[in-house]
Amino acid sequence: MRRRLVFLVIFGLLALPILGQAEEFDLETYFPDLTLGYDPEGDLDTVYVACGTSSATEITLQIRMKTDNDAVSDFSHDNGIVAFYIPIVITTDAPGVILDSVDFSGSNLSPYFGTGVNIVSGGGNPSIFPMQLIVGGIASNLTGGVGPGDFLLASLIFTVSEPTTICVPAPFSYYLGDLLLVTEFANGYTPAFVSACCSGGPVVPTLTEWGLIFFGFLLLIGLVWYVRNRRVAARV
Ligand SMILES: [Ca+2]
Ligand SMILES: [Ca+2]
Repeated sequence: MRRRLVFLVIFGLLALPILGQAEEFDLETYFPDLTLGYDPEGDLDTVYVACGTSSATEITLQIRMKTDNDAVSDFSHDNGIVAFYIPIVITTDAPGVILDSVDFSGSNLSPYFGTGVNIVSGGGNPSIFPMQLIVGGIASNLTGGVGPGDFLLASLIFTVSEPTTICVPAPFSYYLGDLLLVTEFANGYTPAFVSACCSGGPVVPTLTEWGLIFFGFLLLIGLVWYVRNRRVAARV
């Protein structure tokens, strides 16, 4: 119990908007009986990336999990998910991108999940890409997992200053290995992963729009020239 509390405190600290702390998600400490194996129920579960809302200054990427494992919300053990460990690579095609914050408040996990995030690349710098980022979470009650369903785990919010596409092309291997989901039986397995790219940033006119703007400008010059000439002619 004490161990679990310490873990929650660590996650709580990591969940603060200060990104880039060096703590690691040591799931093996919290699951001493962790057994690496296969998804124990139904189809292989999936961790996937989806696009959230984007604006002229922000792009949001969602990290989501789809599982068909059944969880009973009582204190009996089943195949519900009690922890996730998601190390991902993030790339951008424009400069000036900053991982501004990671929002767990919109997640539809049980409120009893402790969640956190850790930038392991670039000394924790949130503006260096490609970025290696770990998103992690653990249930406070290890017999109260979630599933089946489609769960929003975290929203990654980036600030951008020009038209930008941000991609999460792949997971990366860290000290625990790859992506990992853990069930109430401390059964850890690697889910499928589906990547995505999301675009946003200020809107720049397209070539045809630039053409229209240029044409309008020409008309304006023509009009000014015409009016000036008429005035001159009137004076003479
Ligand atoms: Ca499954
Ligand atoms: Ca249960």
